[in-house]
Amino acid sequence: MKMVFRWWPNGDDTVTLSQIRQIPGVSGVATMFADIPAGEVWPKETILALRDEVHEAGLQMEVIESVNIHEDIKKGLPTRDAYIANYITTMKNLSEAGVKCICYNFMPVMDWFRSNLETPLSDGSFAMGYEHAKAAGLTLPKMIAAMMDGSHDLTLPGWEPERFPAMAKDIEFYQNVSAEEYFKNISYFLSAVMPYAEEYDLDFGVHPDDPPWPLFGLPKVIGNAESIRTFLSLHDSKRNGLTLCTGSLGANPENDVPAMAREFASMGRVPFVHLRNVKHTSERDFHESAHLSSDGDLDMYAIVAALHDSGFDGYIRPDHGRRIWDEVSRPGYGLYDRALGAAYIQGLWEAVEKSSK
Ligand code: DNO
Repeated sequence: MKMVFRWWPNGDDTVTLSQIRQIPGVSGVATMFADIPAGEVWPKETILALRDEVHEAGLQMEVIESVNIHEDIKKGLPTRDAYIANYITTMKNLSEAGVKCICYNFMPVMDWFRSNLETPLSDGSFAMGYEHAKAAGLTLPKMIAAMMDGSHDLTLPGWEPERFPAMAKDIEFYQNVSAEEYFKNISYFLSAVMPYAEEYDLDFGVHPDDPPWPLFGLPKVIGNAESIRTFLSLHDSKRNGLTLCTGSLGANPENDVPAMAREFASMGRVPFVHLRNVKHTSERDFHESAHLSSDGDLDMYAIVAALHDSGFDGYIRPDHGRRIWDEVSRPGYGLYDRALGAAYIQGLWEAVEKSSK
């Protein structure tokens, strides 16, 4: 297991590489160029310069989160082939810089969604939250405002402003796209890209839908064990894997996250794990919590044990943290609570490992 920490380059983060270097056990970053629009090639020199910056800080850059997929690929438009060709060139460039794992998602139009970026918790901290009735009733401008308010002028992943002008039309486009059709578009992408994942020694981890149910009439197709099995079977190779995001999957109380960790990790199909916890206030309403099992609804010990016992040897990162100690940062991605999460996860891992000998 290698512990990594999400970080944005080019001054687009309140957290620094030297701070990350001081978190015990963290060996690298999961990073991306948020300013290169989806569909464009990531130039090799730009990647190498970032890799050198990360190495100079004493960290590795083996995980990229995310190389976003152009909407035309998700929509299955004829123009997709040119964007797929660019994607493959980016893969080559990343591989030549020593990258081993690419996290991406196939969520249409937008990435994750929360109706509230600052839910106050009883201990005085704040966490991101989701109220289903509120979310379902939002107009597009209100939806964007809900995500932008409190972003502290930092780019939110999957909510890069370049997406906003086309959002209304894109949402409309998908209203009649069935899950079956959408899977065909995913399959087309995987068939094109996976031979190169093999050639360039890259493991791919698709991120599940967050939250894992349909919203705004958009097809959401990767959200439970059955749909993940379908996804993995579209291209049956170890390169075609899952980013096991416990918080996204755990948002649906019907998902047995330790069982999913065990099933997919023992198939060798989990190159990357996002570990975080969620606390439900109703079946579909939740807020994020500290990483500890005692703070949320997920049994983090059982998840870590499932990964460990399945021979998991990929990357783990702590996921969204609460806002604590008055930190101002990108929502979910401050230093303090994620550092606590990283230490806690490693404590669990050490305990599981030593007790299994
Ligand atoms: C949200 C993140 C997602 C994730 C992408 C992966 O905080 O978990 O933005 O990085 O879905 O492509």
